[in-house]
Amino acid sequence: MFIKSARFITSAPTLRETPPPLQYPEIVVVGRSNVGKSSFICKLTRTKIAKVSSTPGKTRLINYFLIDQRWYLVDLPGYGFAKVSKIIKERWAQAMEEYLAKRQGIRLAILLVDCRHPVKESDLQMYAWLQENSLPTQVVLTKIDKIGKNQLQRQLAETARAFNLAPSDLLALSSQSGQGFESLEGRLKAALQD
Ligand SMILES: Nc1nc2c(ncn2[C@@H]2O[C@H](COP(=O)(O)OP(=O)(O)O)[C@@H](O)[C@H]2O)c(=O)[nH]1
Ligand SMILES: [Mg+2]
Repeated sequence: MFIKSARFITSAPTLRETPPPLQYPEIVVVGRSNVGKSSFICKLTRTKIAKVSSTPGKTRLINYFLIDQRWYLVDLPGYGFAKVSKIIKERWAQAMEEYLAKRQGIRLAILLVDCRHPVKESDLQMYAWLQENSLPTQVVLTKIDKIGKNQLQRQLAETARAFNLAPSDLLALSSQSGQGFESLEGRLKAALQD
């Protein structure tokens, strides 16, 4: 078992209210609202530490979880939620862009995408910000319990193409069944050891 303890630290509404940087290395989780970020964090930590919400897009908080007293797992606010105003979206985009540009100690970004849907413009925007800031990024297909093997192969190929990656660069998992978490944990371990 990779993670032994997980503790909620704080929910920061803005970059200014985040915990001091460089105390612990960080792994950030990003993705559209409802993609399964909270479920992923719960499965990974084997806790219910991140609230799984069925009404997406409500929370705009940066959630910090301290893992094994050694590193932060950071749940960034989801994007792409249709029912918010343009102003809110722009404010969010600014905050995310600032976070990814200025926050020190980010070792890896996990970009979650729903395996049932084509990659969206907002996913590509997020990926572009990560690239611009030279942040190592792992693209991960989620909810793979919802599709069959053949469809998963197709989605891996399509998603890889959208991000200009090879299918073998991607990981795929289910936060329901736990499938795919071993590879993901290996990726986290490597990122934290670098
Ligand atoms: N079947 C299935 N459902 C999932 C999975 N991951 C998340 N969900 C569901 O998708 C919805 C949104 O999940 P949540 O973790 O709140 O997404 P977030 O908005 O990105 O934090 C919830 O109803 C979850 O139960 C998965 O791997 N498999
Ligand atoms: Mg969530």
